[in-house]
Amino acid sequence: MKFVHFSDTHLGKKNFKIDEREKDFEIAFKKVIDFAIDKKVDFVIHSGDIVDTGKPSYDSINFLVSQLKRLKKEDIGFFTVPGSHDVAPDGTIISVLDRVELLVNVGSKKYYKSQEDKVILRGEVYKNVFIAGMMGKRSKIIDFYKKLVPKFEESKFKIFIFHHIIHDISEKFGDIPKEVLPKGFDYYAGGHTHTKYIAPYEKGIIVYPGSSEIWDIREKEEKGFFYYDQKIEWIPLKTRNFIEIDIRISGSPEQITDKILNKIGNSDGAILLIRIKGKLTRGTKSEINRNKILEMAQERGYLFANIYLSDLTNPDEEEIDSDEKSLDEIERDYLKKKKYSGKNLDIALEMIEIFGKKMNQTDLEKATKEIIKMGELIEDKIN
Ligand SMILES: [Mn+2]
Repeated sequence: MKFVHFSDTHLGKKNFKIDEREKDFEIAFKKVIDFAIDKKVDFVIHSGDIVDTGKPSYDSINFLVSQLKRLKKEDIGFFTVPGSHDVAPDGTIISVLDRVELLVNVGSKKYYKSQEDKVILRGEVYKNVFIAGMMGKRSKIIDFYKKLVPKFEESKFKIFIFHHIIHDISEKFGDIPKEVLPKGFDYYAGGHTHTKYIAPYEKGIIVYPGSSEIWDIREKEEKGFFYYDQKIEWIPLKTRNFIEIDIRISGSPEQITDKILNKIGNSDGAILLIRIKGKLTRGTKSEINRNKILEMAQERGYLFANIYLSDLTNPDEEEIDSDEKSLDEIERDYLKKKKYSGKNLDIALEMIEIFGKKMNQTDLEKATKEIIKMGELIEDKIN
């Protein structure tokens, strides 16, 4: 028995609004499907977040359907559960694709049956493998896990697919203690965290492949997926290169522009992120010649360049001692000061990313609250 396990492919994600970045996510997805077909695996497991939004574009849907059809033609099953990103208020593309039999959503409501204070968990037997999963529920999740009683069927291998982070990975952002995962499976196929993680559990193993592309510039680890054939093997995926340069300088807008231009080397398609720290001795930040810098970066072979000036102090301001803090840490510190913590902090950071830092504090708080409320309302509808 052979299978491929991947996760968090986020089709439709488009960092910096660059078309090529959307393609990068498709390329990563296709590489996994190519591999699965080449190795003639029995089936494919995806642990959720196939697409980046609950309402994916027709381009994303077309691409996804074409890849699932390739598997179908080779008689390779595709098993998944809806991830947090796959879901819209009125449903999920995952259940549509299940209906047309291009994949199997083992997180569908039909696999769960309440019985007194327990929930009987059923699954599918496919090529002598039992595959079950956890529905895309977000609230009271620990209690729900505790109630699960798997109804195993005759099979030589048992897989449980889920889209929650165990506390061992992150005490802060974790959803569940691993001890609530139903016992008796051989392979626990996890998703949601974008970082690779493996740990033994009971008689089986917990496996998170992480995301298949760099979804957020804070994700710096190698991307890839797992291939199971008697033993488990990590298959790396070559992803878009991100190059980050920190420049500490004090000077005029012209001096800063020149300094940046001097720092731009050659590249074959990387994304360049330049962070400027220091003090502007005269003029304004807008006088730094962004266009010239971006043109130069493109001439030198970069796909895209972005310049961050929030650590650059204006001539009339006190210089802030930002140490060597990353942008992420600065945002995080700021939000913590505003009493964000745990999941809300995470959501707020994601929203800052999404809304391009244009949202003010009140709107951000309002939107965060709305999102949390919406999450609780919609989760009954998604399975
Ligand atoms: Mn994800």
